Amino acid sequence: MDSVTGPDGSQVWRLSPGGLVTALEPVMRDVDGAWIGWPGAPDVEIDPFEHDGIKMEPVTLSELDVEYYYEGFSNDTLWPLYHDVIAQPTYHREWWDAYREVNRRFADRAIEIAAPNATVWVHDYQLQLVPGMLRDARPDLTIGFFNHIPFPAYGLFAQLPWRKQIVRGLLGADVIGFQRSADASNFSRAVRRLYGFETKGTRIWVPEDAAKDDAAASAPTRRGLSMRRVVARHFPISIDSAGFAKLAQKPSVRERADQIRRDLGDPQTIMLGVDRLDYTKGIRHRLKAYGELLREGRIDVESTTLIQVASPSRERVGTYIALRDQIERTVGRINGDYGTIGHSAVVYMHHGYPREEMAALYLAADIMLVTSLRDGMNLVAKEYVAARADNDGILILSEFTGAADDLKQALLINPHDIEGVKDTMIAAIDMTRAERQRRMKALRRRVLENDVAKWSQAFLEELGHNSSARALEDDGGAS
Ligand code: GDG
Repeated sequence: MDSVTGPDGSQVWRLSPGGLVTALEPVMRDVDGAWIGWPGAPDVEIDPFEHDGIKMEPVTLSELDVEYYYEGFSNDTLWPLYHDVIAQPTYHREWWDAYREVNRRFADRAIEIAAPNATVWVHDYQLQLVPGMLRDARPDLTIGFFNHIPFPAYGLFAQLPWRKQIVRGLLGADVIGFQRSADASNFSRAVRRLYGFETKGTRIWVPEDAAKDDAAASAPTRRGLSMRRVVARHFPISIDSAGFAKLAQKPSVRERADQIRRDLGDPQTIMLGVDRLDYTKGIRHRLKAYGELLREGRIDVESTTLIQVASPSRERVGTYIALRDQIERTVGRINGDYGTIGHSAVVYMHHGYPREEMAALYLAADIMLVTSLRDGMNLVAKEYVAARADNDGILILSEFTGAADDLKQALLINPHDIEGVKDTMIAAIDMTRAERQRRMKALRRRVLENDVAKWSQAFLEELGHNSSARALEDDGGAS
């Protein structure tokens, strides 16, 4: 959550922008549960409260926790490691200690407030030790975990000095969800390599005594030993598709989209990128391709405009500071080289926007650019599709997003292949209306069918089937 000042000067709460919040907000509204999270600023101590029908249980992080646990271990160790080391991960033992302590704090809060036999759903890479902590203290709980970002191949994951503890923490869950089946297989492989537990398809057999003691856990599994079954599989996340489509149809949003086009001088083609300012999103690659098209005269600023929204993110982490400088220099250079009095080549905005404005931008854009170098899913791609009730607009989508597994009618690109990206941009500009509509209709079917409600339902159903009480097996499972 972020604290903002309301119109009357009072302090009000707002959900922070980002993929996890977008996905979970509609789910939380439908259940009678509590959301344990941190208020988004250090040293804020507040009592539990209700926000828009959701019960919030704030956990306090100190200035040092934010530095070591959040900016450090979560966003400068795990984030780059899990995104295939696009940036170099940093390993610090103090950061790891803080990660363990903060995970303990979240676990303790859940242990305290969860009713007997309750279901606890733990989210994302910042809290991977929590499932194990819950399992030890509260074996009555049904425990789910969902990882919103990729899980790396073992060759990379093996770098992590605390790899065994992380895998152990996750194995405390009954169901471990990932975005893509490749992520789930990477995890199962890590389990085999680090612990030697038996795995078969999406199932993993964990010896019952393994949760407590590391030495016992590394012993080979044997038939006759009491086993707990853990499921590790993919559940591709989505958005509240119908809700987003409805938002984009509001007259005020449509008017705003027209206004955006007019303000830009009604160019023939508007391209759009919307991302947290993050090195995983491939913003530099997209700017490079766009700049080269201008240089080669294949596009010009009178007929084409690129809008890039880069929402501020992790602004105190060194790699993010460097990335912002690099992107802003590149934008400045492109505009300096090709802009005219009436036309900017790139309209760049480093702000967060209300959802209505995002929807208006999607409606105004002829071509949506999603060029991530690695991305768990990418909800922006799905939002663009949901917004386009007119069945128009073209999605250019990186193969390295989870979304590409499903959205096959997009124009798929390899963002490292700059010539390929440029050719795809031109193909999109030249695409006939009939072809655009054919593709967008197919994309919309996928996104409207597979929405966030279906995602959470699928996860929670699996969790119901595999809750520990039922999953205790003594036959050793796999052979
Ligand atoms: C992580 C994974 C995975 C962005 N700026 C503003 C704003 N947003 C909203 C977008 C979208 C969400 O944030 C971004 O979601 P993404 O999925 O694109 O990316 P991450 O934040 O990296 O999310 C990702 C996701 O978790 C879910 O599992 O898909 O792979 O990295 O909804 O619209 N929203 C508003 N103002 C902004 O300025 N209102």
